[in-house]
Amino acid sequence: LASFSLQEVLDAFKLCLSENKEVYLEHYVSGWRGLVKFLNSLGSVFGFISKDAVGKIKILEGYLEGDNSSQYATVQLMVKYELDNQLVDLTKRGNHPESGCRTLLRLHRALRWLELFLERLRVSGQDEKTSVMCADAYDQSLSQHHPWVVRKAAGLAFCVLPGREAFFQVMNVGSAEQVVSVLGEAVPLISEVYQITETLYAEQQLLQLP
Ligand code: 1PX
Repeated sequence: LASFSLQEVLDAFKLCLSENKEVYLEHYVSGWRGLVKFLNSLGSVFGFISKDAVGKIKILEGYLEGDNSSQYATVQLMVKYELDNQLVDLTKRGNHPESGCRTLLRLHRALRWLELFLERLRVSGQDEKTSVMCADAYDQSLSQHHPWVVRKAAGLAFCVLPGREAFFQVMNVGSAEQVVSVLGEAVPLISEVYQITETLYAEQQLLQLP
């Protein structure tokens, strides 16, 4: 089993953006695959989160490998293709519960959590608790889209996160200074990918897909 490296995730998100700022689905998905590796290395308490993320990654991989793969090269193409061909449930769940658009939206919302969490980690002091940073980031973002039971379960999982030092070690990029420096590179990148997707989804009124 290959171990996690933050650098690898960073590289995937770097490759995500095309010259004219389109988001390559392949690299987006591969960034998530790397993050799931990290999550899995934290232990089975996070299994329910990892399982959901893997399920969504698999759906998108299915499109990337499917007959219409060229329509899924970028998020922009995917949105246009699925909307033009009525492949998205827009107001309530119906015939397309696994559309690329709604599936990506779930990961997109989680990416905002990641951006907030990594930024908190980056500026954190030695004695700060990862569980608190994680919970704060979650409360400011993803939690708004989750029902009470999921919020409760997430809150319990955060409590068993390793401390800042152990957490930095699992990131596998070297000393604390190096972690902070890689985070300084990663956060703006993740933020840009997030913003581009957010703007696209807002323009197409896709931010509330069921
Ligand atoms: C370098 C350090 C970075 C740490 C990386 C950690 C990667 C975390 C990956 C989290 C992926 C979460 C995807 C959640 C998608 C979602 O919102 N799904 C819900 C809705 O889906 P549906 O198909 O029903 O509309 C679904 O209900 C989710 C269920 C699982 C619980 C999700 C809790 C998310 C907490 C996010 C924080 C993860 C904490 C990791 C600690 C490092």
